[in-house]
Amino acid sequence: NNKTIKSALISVFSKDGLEPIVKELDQQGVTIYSTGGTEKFINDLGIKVVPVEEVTSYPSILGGRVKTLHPKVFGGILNRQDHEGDVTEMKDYDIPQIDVVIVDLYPFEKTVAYGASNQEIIEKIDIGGISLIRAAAKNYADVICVSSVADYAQFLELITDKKGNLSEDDRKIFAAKAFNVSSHYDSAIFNYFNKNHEIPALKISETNGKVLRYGENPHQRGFFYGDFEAMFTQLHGKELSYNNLLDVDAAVNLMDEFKDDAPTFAILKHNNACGLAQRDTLHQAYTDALAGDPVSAFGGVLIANKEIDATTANEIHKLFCEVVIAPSFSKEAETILKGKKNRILLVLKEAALAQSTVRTCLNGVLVQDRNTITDHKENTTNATDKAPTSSELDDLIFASKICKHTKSNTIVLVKNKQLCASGTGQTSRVDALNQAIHKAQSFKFDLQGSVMASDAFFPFPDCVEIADHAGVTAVIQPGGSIKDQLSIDYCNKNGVSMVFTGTGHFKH
Ligand code: 93A
Repeated sequence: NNKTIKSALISVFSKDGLEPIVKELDQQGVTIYSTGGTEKFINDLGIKVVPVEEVTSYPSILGGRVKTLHPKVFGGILNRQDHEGDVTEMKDYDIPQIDVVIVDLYPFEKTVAYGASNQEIIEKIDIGGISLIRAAAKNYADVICVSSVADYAQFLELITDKKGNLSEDDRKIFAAKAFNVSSHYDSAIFNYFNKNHEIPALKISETNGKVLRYGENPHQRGFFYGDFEAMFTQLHGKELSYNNLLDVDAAVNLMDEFKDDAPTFAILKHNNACGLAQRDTLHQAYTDALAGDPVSAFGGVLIANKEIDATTANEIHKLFCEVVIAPSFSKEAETILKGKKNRILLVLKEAALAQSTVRTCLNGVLVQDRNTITDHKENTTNATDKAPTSSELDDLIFASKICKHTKSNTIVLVKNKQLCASGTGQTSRVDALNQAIHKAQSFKFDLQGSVMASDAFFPFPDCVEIADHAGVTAVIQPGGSIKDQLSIDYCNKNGVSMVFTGTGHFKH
């Protein structure tokens, strides 16, 4: 469905970048229609242009508020060329066909941004231009709509290469861009009118979000947007709360690191692991995860990478916990765990995690790729003279995976595939380390021979020194500080091994 361009309507606020397009269109023998200022600009280039008033037989009125808003203009854009009735009416009312619409809207946002008066801002609400854009985009079957200066280059290349003979696909892409422009433009106007936020920008309860009992606290509303059932089958328990969902998200992301490994069990509180262990049996993994911090485990979220059996279920049943997640539960285990009315049991299906993360930021949102890099033995490099032993290296990778899913600043201490303790969400790395050591010692861990993981590099040698004194024998960290050498020197002098991963794992 290729169409050759024979006519174009150009109405642009900024005339920048227009000249080469007008020249090319003129060269291709295209009839150009235009509004006041744009028409003058084209005329001044010495190019033939038909004033839109000649089409409408109407002057621009109300100080320019109505200049293109006319059936002859919109008829020229909206008519369907393969529609018999439309073709007849075009002739009957002497409406000229318009194949291209080029518009650059009144700069509403810029006018608001420079602090103009309300009156000036209101005048910058483009009505005719936005209508031209929407009409042309709607009728992309016949019309191409250039709705932004940013698209001039692409349009020029297209008409030059194809000698004005564009395909429906070409036009559809420009139509999509046009609706992007028009929706953004109207949102900006909405935001201006709603500057006191009387109208909630996101009418969340009215859309397809799931209404939660409340948000993080009872005085906050809460909603979940997503397909929970695609990821989980809920076997038992009460409805998940906002905080449950956050913990479940943290748990699933964490266990994703260990999903193909030996039996692994994790206990999370406030989105951080407080216990995690990998053992030959799931029962032992659970017992050793719990030993990591039996105090924090109260009311926690539990996750296993293997089916939960009856023995493990009997142990879990002794603990008050909010949620238990596993790829499956044995029949017996399910019955045991259903023994508490509110306990939420979730079967995790093989469903993909979102590939981007989103959070609010100021008056907008921050979006980033999910942190998909997992540390492996193969991509560590020895930074110190001494290399870690093979079991230390296993523990280092294990610790680093936990670190990646713990709030920054964090230090994770691990020994024999068991989380001894972590420092979470501290404002200094030294605080995180001290918290981890203190916690581990309070639960009677012998840190001699333990390993340490850090989510970011060490700018000073203080952490390796404190860790060494606590019994840590191997360290894993991204490296990359200009002062790396200070930590390396300390380790070399004191027989500590250290590996670099080259990958930071901030999580804020
Ligand atoms: O005031 S308007 O909303 N009324 C209209 O009918 C109309 N038609 C085009 N503004 C209108 N336009 C806008 O005028 C275009 O979007 C463009 O920004 C501007 C171009 O005006 P001129 O060609 O006179 O410089």
